[in-house]
Amino acid sequence: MASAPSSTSDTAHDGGIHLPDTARDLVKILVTGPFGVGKTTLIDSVSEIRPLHTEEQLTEASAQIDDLDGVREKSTTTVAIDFGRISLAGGVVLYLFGTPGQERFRSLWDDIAYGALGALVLVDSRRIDASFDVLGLVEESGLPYAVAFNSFPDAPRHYSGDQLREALDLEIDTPMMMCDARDQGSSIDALLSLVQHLIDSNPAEHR
Ligand SMILES: Nc1nc2c(ncn2[C@@H]2O[C@H](COP(=O)(O)OP(=O)(O)OP(=O)(O)O)[C@@H](O)[C@H]2O)c(=O)[nH]1
Ligand SMILES: [Mg+2]
Repeated sequence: MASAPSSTSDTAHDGGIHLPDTARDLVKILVTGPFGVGKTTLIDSVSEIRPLHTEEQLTEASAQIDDLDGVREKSTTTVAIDFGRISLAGGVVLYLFGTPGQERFRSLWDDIAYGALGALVLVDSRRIDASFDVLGLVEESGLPYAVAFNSFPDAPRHYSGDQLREALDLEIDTPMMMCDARDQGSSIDALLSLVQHLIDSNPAEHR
């Protein structure tokens, strides 16, 4: 079985926009999840190019729609996509597309998901039910995915892995891990778990 490439810290954050000469497999990946879960933060922390963001100020009107519980200090939200890139060892380059996972963004989601090989779904364990929309979208799309629980300081620590898996109704082979989206290493580890899952899901294509 092929194994996931490791990260290449030499290219990350070098400020360069050019693909390394070693780039061989260019892979589109979605980074998705509910409102305020850390999608933009994760892409910021790993991207080797200056990430593209489409942030807008949150307004009183949106407070009625997107629940600010747990992210009270948040002043902006991504209205379309985030975009970043990370080169991994072995010539694998991930193009990261951050996209909102709320059901009302379905048509945007379908467009952005086009051509993606997999999705990293960020979940906030303080607001598990906020992830149901995005898990529905990902399941419907048939994309292989991994789930990363973003580490907010007041996140409940008493849930076991089995309880979280059951609460989200995840298959036994869906990778699940803790992650701190602000931390480059932790975010890369979550992406590597997803890449390994993609390889395991399609072993013939990775020989
Ligand atoms: N403690 C902690 N805070 C985080 C983490 N990830 C993100 N945050 C904070 O959570 C808030 C929301 O993060 P964003 O990256 O904007 O979340 P998002 O998913 O892009 O949000 P939307 O685009 O509005 O849906 C920000 O204030 C981040 O600084 C984390 O791992 N730990
Ligand atoms: Mg965002």
